[in-house]
Amino acid sequence: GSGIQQGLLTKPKAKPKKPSLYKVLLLNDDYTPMEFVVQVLEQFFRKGHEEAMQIMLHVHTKGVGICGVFTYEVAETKVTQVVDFARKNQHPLQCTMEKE
Ligand code: TYC
Repeated sequence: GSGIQQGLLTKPKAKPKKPSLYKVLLLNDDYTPMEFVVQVLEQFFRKGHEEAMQIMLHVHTKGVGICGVFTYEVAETKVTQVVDFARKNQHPLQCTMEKE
């Protein structure tokens, strides 16, 4: 039966749901220096220099690339941190998130 004794109308075997995941994306532009994008990937996404270079070049070539996959709150925080850091350095770098 329902979990009346628990004070909640939950299904008996209701499992805790896995949180939805969100991709954090970097977008290409013509002005942000390549080294700055690499620095962002190293500092905010904990990428090594080689992987940071690969992701940056992917974004530069294809227009968009994935920095990482996170829960909603973490993804939102990363996007805010990257956009703030870019604006402080007067670069137009765009960072966004989308549901996986
Ligand atoms: N296209 C930029 C340049 O040529 C480099 C760049 C790469 C910018 C990735 C943004 O997300 C980006 N300087």
